[in-house]
Amino acid sequence: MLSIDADRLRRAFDTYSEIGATEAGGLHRLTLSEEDERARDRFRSDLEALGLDVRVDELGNMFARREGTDPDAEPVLIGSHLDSQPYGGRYDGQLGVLVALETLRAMEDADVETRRPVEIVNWTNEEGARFQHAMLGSAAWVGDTPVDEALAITDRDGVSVEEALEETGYDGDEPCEPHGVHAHVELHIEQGPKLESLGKSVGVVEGVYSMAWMEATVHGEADHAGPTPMHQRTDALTAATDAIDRVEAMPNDLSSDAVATVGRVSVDPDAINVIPSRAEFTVDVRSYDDAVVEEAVDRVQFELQTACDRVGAEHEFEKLWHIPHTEFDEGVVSVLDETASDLDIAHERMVSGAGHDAKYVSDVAPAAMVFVPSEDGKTHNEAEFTPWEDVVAGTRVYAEATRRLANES
Ligand code: HGY
Ligand code: MN
Ligand code: MN
Repeated sequence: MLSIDADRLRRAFDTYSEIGATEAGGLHRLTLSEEDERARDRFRSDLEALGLDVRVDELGNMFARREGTDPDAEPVLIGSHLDSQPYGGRYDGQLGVLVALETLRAMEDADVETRRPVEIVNWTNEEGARFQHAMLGSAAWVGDTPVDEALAITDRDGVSVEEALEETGYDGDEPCEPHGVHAHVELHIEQGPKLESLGKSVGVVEGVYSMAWMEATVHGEADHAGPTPMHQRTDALTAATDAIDRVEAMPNDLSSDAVATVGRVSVDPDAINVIPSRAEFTVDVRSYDDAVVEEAVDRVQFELQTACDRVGAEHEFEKLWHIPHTEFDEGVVSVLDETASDLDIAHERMVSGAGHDAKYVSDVAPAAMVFVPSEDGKTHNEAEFTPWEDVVAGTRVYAEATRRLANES
């Protein structure tokens, strides 16, 4: 069994949590921001301190490989993402990268030889907060999103991914394309209430929901808030809020696991005494059932059309991103399950409503995930928290499973 150093992991977690720390105890570390650059620099120096060469690809994805005894064997890939949501939590993504780093450190400490190399990764723009869409670095790496398309995506200030990579110095020259991977495991916080409600420390993740992101723009008529009678208005915001109400009521009609979220709204001209001429909002719909998400996308368009017809407004609708559900590799899932049992750690098989880079990696290699609980299921929130004993339990499963996978024939 590979034993980990929980205190060293705690020190790493506290050190990295200072990079982009918010006053309320969270993280504000948007991808390819100055804070993300500092976290990447720290990650690079920690890997170099292990004697590893750090490689950066065209999308800024960072890799480093601990060699095994068989130079021809495909590696086991471990890791996650260092970027955070705006005013997000300290555990989402960062914990997975640091647990993978601790796994490498524990192997070095114990002078563990593995047949296969073990390779660590930090993916670019998992959160999709600054640049849409989410899991962009891993999506480009597996070829789902063309690299040049990914590089051209701009944030709301018009800065492209390519420019942000150059500004941070993480515009790497390694081609952003998959190299052979024997197996991939990502540790992540659950970001939901299930493990805590079951009183279990570890989730063995069998799959990821299907999800779709959309953007709706309603075009009304700007007019004076005073003299314009209510029946003579084409109020873009009235139509948008009508559609938003219907979208948020929609999941109940669709399935028990369907969810819909309007996370971003903007209004023009955004003046107190002007009838809104334009209203824009985003929709995120998810379910483990692909057909439910497909139906949800159609329903969003229907509700938008109905709401706009009611006020005589025009609208635009754009689907930004749509992925089917993912079923992880049963072989890797079983290694995680057996390892947790052998370590006598209470665990539960489950699926993920949150998207993760392991979803894309599973398109090209056998993959699965380890979850640790989120207190009150809270996440994408500065109050995000996981009890440290659960972090340690999850890390023990993750490190030992990585060792086992790295010795598979
Ligand atoms: O959107 C997601 O599920 C992830 O947090 N990027
Ligand atoms: Mn994440
Ligand atoms: Mn997240």
